[in-house]
Amino acid sequence: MREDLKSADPAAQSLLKTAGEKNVITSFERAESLKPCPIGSHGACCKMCHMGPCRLVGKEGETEGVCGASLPVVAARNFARMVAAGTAAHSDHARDLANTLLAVARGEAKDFQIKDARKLNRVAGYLDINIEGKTVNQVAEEVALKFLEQFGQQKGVLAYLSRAPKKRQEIWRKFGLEPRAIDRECVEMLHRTTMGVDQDAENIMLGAMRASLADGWGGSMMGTDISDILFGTPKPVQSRASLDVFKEDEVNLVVHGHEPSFAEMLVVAQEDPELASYAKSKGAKGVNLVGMCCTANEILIRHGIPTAGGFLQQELGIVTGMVEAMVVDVQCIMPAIAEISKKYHTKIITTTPKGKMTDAIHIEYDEHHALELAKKVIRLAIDNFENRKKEDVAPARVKPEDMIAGFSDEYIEYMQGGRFRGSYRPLNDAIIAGRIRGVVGIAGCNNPRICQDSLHNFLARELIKNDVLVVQTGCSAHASGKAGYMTPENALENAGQGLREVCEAIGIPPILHMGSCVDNSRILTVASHIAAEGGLGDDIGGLPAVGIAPEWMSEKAIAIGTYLVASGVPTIFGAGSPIEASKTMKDLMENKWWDMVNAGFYFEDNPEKMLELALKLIDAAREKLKIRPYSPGTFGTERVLMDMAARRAGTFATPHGVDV
Ligand code: MSK
Repeated sequence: MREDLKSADPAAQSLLKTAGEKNVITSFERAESLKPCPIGSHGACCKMCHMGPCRLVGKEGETEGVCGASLPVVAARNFARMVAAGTAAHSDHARDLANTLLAVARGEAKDFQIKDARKLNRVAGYLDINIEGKTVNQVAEEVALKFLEQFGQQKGVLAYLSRAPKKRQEIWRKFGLEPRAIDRECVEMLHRTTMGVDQDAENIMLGAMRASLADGWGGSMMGTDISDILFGTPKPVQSRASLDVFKEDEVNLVVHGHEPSFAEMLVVAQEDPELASYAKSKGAKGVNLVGMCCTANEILIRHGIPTAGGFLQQELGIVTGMVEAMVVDVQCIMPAIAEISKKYHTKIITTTPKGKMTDAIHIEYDEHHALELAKKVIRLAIDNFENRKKEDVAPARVKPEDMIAGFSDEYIEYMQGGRFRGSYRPLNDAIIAGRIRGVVGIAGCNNPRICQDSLHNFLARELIKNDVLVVQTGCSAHASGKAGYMTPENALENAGQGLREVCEAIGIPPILHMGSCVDNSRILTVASHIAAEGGLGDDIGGLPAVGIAPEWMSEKAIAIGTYLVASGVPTIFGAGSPIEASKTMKDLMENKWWDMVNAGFYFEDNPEKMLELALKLIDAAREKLKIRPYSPGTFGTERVLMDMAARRAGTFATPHGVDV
């Protein structure tokens, strides 16, 4: 297949060509030769016990497993297990961060400090922790312990549910969707979907929604908050995105995976003058730290470290022949990189006992000795510089695009009025007036079965043209960054008139980079603020807002999609439906869920139809809210809180909640 059919990213196309010339097989080619099983991919394969696997190939109602399990039950069990796995992944990430916060609070992890005490205090407030007369570390210790309790508590419900609008909380209570404890929801989902327990598809999916909420309003939200407390709440930073961010005359060190702690320490260690001179002694001009996947997003939104891209770029990074070391931790790391690295000089370094790889070097990360370990890893990369082979060096030679990233919910509030008058009023007013038609969160992965970035890019472009404000996370954000969409200039050139005027007035791009996969929780927070601000109903459900994951592949994406829907945000997924085999499941998720949670979950592969559906859902929500019907170029009036000059002066300054 031609490179331009495999990826929309010119740098990726260039490196795919290089890989082809060098006989390096990547996931792009494996996806071509290894077709997905049509039964499993549609949710109709049951392998919950050893009487099967049972392939339910007939029509619904006419086919069943050896035990008698129906198609809806099989599809629901498969789906629910994906939700549980996704929730477990995000939440285990948060557990590690909570332990780091505890160690920092107790003075046991001396290389870290609390960077955002204001946010710590706000979080303490959400958790009902009294901060009066307590030191920062005492508050941090109580917060960390309360967070750790959320995993295994035997009574009550998750503390963060109280951050949702009251109406949403009532819906969750009414349908038994309030997660009790994170671990408990994951364990129960596995239990209920094992052979011979829950035999009712609708009931299984209620459990799946509850487990997903333990992700969105539990693990992911905690992960985001702890990262902000320890490493700083993001505010806009300028950076670059491309597979061409590697430097020919420097040691290139890639940090890939998800958890931000070790990456933060690598950022600190990279600035060590001793290591800089060590690099020089080995013939390199310095050390070039580059991010990949969601770790990239974490250090991009806080430090402006350039990103080499998302999930599908990891093999291609190595193909440049310029990566001295790739440090990985958890999630979205392809086993293939260890094999490809053998053809090059690249060292793959695993850092967690949870994620080892055959043929990789293992240097175990420990927050108690974080800086020392970071220096060790950088030294190893520097030592490997002399092994780089000239004949392997193949830069993509595609100029990296500039981008602005780092739109935390705190910053979004700040940018609408400054530190003392920050609010969501201007955004709500712009939506009510029809200047902004609605808000779409584009999230999720790349999938080599789809031309990389093509759907992310198409939707981002078309949505802003239709005056829809786009917020992005994860690999979707990488796609827009690489395409050059995340600059204020993009608003001038490509956004509809209404959105353009709002972006110009505030000085923001029409596409906002909100962070990594766990930072989809920031979208929930923004939606809660919009609902609380007034004028657009009193719940997340019913807002003119939609979630889309057009190129998803991970179980985590399924957990995210489900918690968005359970929180009231209608959500559309591309890349094939994992419940395709069951009409009952499709009807449940697209229709019946509306009656319960005021949102539906759709699977739609056609990008034009995805766009059409998103706009239809937004317009229907506008109509229900009885706000001005969207009509491009004709707007009502809205309140402006800051003039242009004040906003310009304020842009990129201190966001509310950040101590600098
Ligand atoms: S990294 S979960 S491929 S978005 Fe968070 Fe990207 Fe999907 Fe992994």
